[in-house]
Amino acid sequence: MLASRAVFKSKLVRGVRLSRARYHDFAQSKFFRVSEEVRDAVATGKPVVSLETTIYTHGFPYPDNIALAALLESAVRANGGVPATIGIVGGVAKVGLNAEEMIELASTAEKKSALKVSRRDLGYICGLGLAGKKLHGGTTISGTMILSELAGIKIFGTGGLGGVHRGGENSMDISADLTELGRTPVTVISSGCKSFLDIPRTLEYLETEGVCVGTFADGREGPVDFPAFYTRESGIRSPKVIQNEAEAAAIVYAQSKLPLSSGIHFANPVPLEYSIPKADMDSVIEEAVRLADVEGYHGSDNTPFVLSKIKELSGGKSVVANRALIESNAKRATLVAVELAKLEQ
Ligand code: PSU
Ligand code: MN
Repeated sequence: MLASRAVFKSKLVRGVRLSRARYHDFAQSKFFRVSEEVRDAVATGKPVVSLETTIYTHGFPYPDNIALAALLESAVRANGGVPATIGIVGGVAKVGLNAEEMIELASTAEKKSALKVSRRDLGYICGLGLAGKKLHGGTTISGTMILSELAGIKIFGTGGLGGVHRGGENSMDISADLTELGRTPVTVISSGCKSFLDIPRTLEYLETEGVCVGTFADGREGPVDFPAFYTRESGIRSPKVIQNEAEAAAIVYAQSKLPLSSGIHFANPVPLEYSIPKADMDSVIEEAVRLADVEGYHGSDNTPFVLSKIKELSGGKSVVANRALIESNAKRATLVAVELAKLEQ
């Protein structure tokens, strides 16, 4: 009993030492900068919420993306949190972008000149910055999770999760978001994944990666569906159900006390009044996926292409739902961070 407790303790201590050393190395480097506000909020235990930037560089056009960024940051503040928008500006990974950096990054959407940065791209873009090529990058869920962890941020709100693509059993197109959730202890709150992805295989993959996946039920009894972004129903049952932010925060807190490094995904269904009937979206999505295949959009170009076709083919209807659900996720993430801060006091 005593021996096993000693082993348990030593593993935890080693884990903490390792992550501190890593944090120190990168934090001291030229590649990483955390804003003063975010650094102070993390150090004093305030609720902080990460926000990603691929949605601005590869999702929404300029200047709509700036308006969305401002909307999300104010949703976080209005609910008692500190926003930390994360992205790569001039080859430097930044946590807590200021207004000028936000405009600098978001304005690349016009020319599509920023990189889409997930785990594999971080060393590349920072290294080229050192070599004199000052590139900009929008961080995906995967990239944003890594930088969140380094900054000490545990909660991250966004629109939709990447997943296993349809036909992924052959193409092996599986978003790096899923493996990241398996290895980085950050909680991602999104509206599930779009049904252009293979939702059952996505959930299988997350299970293999050891990721806790729960959907907010808000008083609904019994099993609930894992949501499909624009639609609250996917026909696929959520592995776990959580009722509210207090339950979500308790799970995050308990998991942080276990010797695990995996993340958590909480799905927040699109607000009822914005949910688009599944049948309406299905035909649009089928066509978008078909066009991506015909026009040869594979790899990291696939998701942005399919998303832009969905927008076009739905006549902009999807954009209204998209904006509403992201705002609702930013709010939900903040309320979870507020509850978590109470537990950590
Ligand atoms: N799904 C959406 N909207 C998005 C994305 C996914 O509904 O904006 C973005 C996110 O940044 C996500 C990334 O992390 O795309 C996943 O890209 P890929 O499928 O190439 O891994
Ligand atoms: Mn992919």
